[in-house]
Amino acid sequence: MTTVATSVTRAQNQSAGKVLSWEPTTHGITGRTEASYFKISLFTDTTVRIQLSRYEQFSSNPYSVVQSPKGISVNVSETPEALTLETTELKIVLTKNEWALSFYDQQGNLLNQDDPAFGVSWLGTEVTNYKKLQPDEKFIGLGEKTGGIDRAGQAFTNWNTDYFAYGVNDDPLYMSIPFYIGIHGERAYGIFFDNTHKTTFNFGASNRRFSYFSAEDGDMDYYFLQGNTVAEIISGYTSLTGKMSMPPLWALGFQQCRYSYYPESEVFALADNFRDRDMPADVIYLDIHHMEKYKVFTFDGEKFPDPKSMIQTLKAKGFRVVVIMDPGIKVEKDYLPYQEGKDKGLFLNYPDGETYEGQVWPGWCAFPDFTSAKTRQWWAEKMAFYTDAGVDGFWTDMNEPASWGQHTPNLINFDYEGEQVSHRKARNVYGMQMARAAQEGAFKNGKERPFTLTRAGFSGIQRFAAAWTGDNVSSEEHMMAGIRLVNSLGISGVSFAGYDVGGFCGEASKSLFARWMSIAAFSPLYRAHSMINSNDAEPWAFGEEVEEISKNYLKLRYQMLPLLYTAFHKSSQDGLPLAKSLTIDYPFDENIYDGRFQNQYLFCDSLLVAPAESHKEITKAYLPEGNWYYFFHDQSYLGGQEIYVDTPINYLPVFVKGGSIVPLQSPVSHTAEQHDSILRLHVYKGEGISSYFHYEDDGRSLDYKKGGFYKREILLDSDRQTLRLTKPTGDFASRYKQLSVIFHGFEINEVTSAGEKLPLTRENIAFLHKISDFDPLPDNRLPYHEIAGLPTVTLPHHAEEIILTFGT
Ligand code: NBV
Repeated sequence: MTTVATSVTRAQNQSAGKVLSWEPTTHGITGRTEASYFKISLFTDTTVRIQLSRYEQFSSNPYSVVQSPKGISVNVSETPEALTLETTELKIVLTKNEWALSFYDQQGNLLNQDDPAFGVSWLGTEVTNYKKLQPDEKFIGLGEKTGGIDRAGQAFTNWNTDYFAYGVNDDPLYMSIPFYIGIHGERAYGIFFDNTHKTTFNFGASNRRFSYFSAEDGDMDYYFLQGNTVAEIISGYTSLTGKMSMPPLWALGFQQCRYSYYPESEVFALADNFRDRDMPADVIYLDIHHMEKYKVFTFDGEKFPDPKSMIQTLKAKGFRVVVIMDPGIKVEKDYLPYQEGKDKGLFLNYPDGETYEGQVWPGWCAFPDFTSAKTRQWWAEKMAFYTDAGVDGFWTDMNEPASWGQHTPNLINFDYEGEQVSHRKARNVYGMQMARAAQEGAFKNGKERPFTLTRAGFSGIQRFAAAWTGDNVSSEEHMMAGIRLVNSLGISGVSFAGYDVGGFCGEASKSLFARWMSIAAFSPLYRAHSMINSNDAEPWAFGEEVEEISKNYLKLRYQMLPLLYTAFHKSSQDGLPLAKSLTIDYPFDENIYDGRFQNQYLFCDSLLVAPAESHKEITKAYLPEGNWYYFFHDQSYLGGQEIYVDTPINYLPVFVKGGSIVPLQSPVSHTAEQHDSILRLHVYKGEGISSYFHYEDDGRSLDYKKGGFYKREILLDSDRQTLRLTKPTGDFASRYKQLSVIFHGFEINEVTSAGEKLPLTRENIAFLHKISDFDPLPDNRLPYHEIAGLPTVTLPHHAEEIILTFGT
């Protein structure tokens, strides 16, 4: 390979230097600077890829980007000082005297600019892009990163790390997503640094001149994303790296995990407890003790003598089973997966060909090379062992990859889709490729949608698995940190994410567990988990009061399934998260960055969750612009203000955005149980027209891709007082036979449909059940909330257009 860097000094910074030559390409331009080769390629009118390499052959990451450049027209013009590339949305100016880019929108607003002296630079193999800090610039995203929502003034490393009991400011954790959004002066832009080596993002830490992103090796290869809103930028990023596919409906239910449930009698008792106590749940996990000596693709015959019949019995009670899979394969002569892996050359090797061995749960292990298609296919086939037994979901753990000692030697070889690279380039994508193999294996018959959950990942992981935030701790600050981690993952394309409710390490107090169960009812993934040798941590293990509070929020979760399912569908289409940091819809409202409010988020677009620590009895919440209703008693508030809100242990502060349509159903004990067939549309008065898409499909197959769905738009005109349900599209028949419309915030004495007056009732609505009075009544519990006399009409949920007019 030729390099242009003849005068590379290893000790000091060397910038790309003068632009020496350039020529047009189909999607942009290519050329040379004094120290590099470069390419600028427009993928869309708003997304541009920038590549600089010291080698003539550019290196790239085959795993993350799934989009190719579209045939868009790019105008290139040249002056003695600069080259300018323009699309309908974006103007990119390249200074020729010293490689430096400036990005503008078509109104001429500066979005982002390289440091004029350093632009792209090298220090040995390390490559960095320095960006001028803009006045008051804020930085959000970067996936699973701790800290506050605005990352300005801090620096982060991307290097997938197994981090037991991490602290709430520690870095790096398990998953790396080198994508962030910069916000300044009412503008925003996104940058995805597509380099899988260890990378550093500095957002103005220890300097006030620039932000930068750098990689230990490889090319400068990044995508710049323009958008009129933060939401557009996230959608642009998920168009590049892919969107999650629809999960099975059961995965939206409550998931109970523990390290570990065994033997099978304990698993049965767990399932019976949920049903006997009338606490909804869908999933039971089998952690590492399900295996014989922690050997993947085995069941411990004593603990689980007949897994198939156990799983069948659980299924009959409405439970699905998810098993853990760790990558390490025990080095043991007569253990088939080890032998096969060895014989077929599927494991990671040292450069001299010897199998790399590291220690994990089973002892010394070999590690499948998931960056090879051959290995992934083999692994997926091996998973028939589980799927034949009826296992429905897969949980890929320890896939950073983790090993005792925590320092995988960097010389290990990885296939990397044939490129043959070292651990330095491959580590960060290893976990994602294991999740990919797991998804392939779970999807064995191509009929049932797979559910996979992963700890490690990289950009694009949302295509293969849901994510959870690893080994958190039972503490108030961890509960809050988990919310921010999930919200940040959501900004970074990973919509289906959650944290271990109750905390994995340590013991949750009663109030902490109750509050965590309440908050997580509003998390995309709702899963409780706890560590070996810790106290029982099921929702009934903390006494009667916590059990009742947990039951309330579990039931509410299941009532929200129509809202959730539609939100998952929307996210699978537009790539926007279900748990939406307020930075997405209100990026220029300074208040949302305030430390007191930074944990607030919008759930499924209409519910604003204002979480508070469990020991607080009152807290401050910030309501952004618009009008809002307290979910549990309908008190209405104008937005743009801070309010005090009671945070008793039985009520989590949740506010409904004015103009929202919140569809609920009757509570069920698991997602496959039949509800009462009534779709309850809670309609909240806002301003002007608001729109909602109700979505249904069979919740399990891929038929929705071929028209097997039911989708109808619901338009609320709060001023004219009409509600219009358009004619549904798709071939699926709705599961709801009747429609109840419950009006919040409207003065209503009459509702008509097609000129006919509908019978109007006044309902008392409660979203939570009354919990028993314990003696003595704890101070931090509020009396029961019921919203009295809400105007309600009930009508057939037929498939023609429905228009309701309501008023006095
Ligand atoms: O498999 C055991 C645990 C698991 O329960 C946890 O969720 C993972 O994050 N696993 C880590 C291995 C070791 C934990 C100490």
